[in-house]
Amino acid sequence: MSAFILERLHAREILDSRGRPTVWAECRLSSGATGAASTPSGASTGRAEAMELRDGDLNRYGGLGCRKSVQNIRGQLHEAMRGHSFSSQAEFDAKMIDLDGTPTLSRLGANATVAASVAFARACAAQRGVPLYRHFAEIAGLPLRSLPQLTVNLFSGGKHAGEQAPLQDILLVPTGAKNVDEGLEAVVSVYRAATKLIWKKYQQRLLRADEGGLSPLFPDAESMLSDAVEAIIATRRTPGADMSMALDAASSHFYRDGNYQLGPERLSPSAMIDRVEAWTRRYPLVSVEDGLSEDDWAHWPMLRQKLQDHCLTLGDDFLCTQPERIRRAIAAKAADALLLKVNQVGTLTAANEAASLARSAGWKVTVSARSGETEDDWLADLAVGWSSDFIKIGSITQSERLAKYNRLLAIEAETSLPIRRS
Ligand code: 2PG
Ligand code: MG
Repeated sequence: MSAFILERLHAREILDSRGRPTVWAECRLSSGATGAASTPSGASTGRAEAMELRDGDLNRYGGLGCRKSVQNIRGQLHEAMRGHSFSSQAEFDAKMIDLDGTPTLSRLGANATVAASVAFARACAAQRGVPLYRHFAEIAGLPLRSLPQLTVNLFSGGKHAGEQAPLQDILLVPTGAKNVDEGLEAVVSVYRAATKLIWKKYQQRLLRADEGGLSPLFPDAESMLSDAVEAIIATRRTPGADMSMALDAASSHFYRDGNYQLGPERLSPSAMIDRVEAWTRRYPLVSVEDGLSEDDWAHWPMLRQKLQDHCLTLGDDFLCTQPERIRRAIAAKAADALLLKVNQVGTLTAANEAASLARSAGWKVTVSARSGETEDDWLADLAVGWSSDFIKIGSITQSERLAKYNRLLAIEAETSLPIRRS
């Protein structure tokens, strides 16, 4: 790759899809190429995530302002990087990590480093005259092989829906569709069927959660799964063949004193494992994310063992895209799939290390959005460039999600790459 000489880093505070501030950054290279990117933000966060720097000024956005992070990009990062010639993304990210000097990026803020890291990648792609997904593939040293399988939020609970149901995401996986275009059509039709079903069953109109998932007052956790199957059947599709499902239990958020508080039920870790396994046998689930808490290292290997012949054990809060947690989980056989979120680890380079560790252990990878997103669509390019098995963006009713689905459609039309089959 040629040299990328940095001329200017700029930033602004913008708002995310929940009306909270986040960071937008722009990078200009001396070639004249520019790239901009914005940082997403989670609500159901893992404790090992890189640190999102917030201003803490309670008179502005309740303390959630991002002016400090913005200033860190405009000031320190810009000053340190200006005029510097980089040969790779890894060099650029290493310089930011060096400058920060903390293990969690708490000085500059991971919300600053993510926007800067992706803006730099975009500027480099522009300088090279290649689409962003192709540039991402080259950063990872991978050929362009496939488009990710969609996992699309249908029902929401947990922290994304006022905790009115314990399970966080019930997702649709259009396993019978031959491409993204068909997959989206199938998902939208099940979503529509689910809105009718909810009206019939619970007399509740559309109540949408942070990512656009439907969130009526389900009577219990399992109804979220059985109602999804009913909605699939209502569209004359076959559950498990035409349309499969995925679950994000996000169970760290109902883990109390070593037990799982699933609605009114208090389950021990082994009872929780049995419950999750029963769901995977009863419903067409291709993966269960955070079936156990991020702290429950002792029981994750047991969960994986029970699921391994039919369903993926996917770690989100559990792994936080952190290479050392992934290494530990590989050694302990505690999972077999990684949920990858760049802002959990702060730079593209660290996220790439996480993805390649997962791949080298034979794991599957899901590239994921956050509950707080923007209209930026770089996630779609990342999932394609890094050949992720799945992509998790949220539901199909809000533009911060649709920007990414629509970008996938554009990439599909441009490349004719096949959809990934696991
Ligand atoms: C998750 C994500 C996306 P958040 O738990 O997988 O659904 O949620 O961004 O709030 O962490
Ligand atoms: Mg999750």
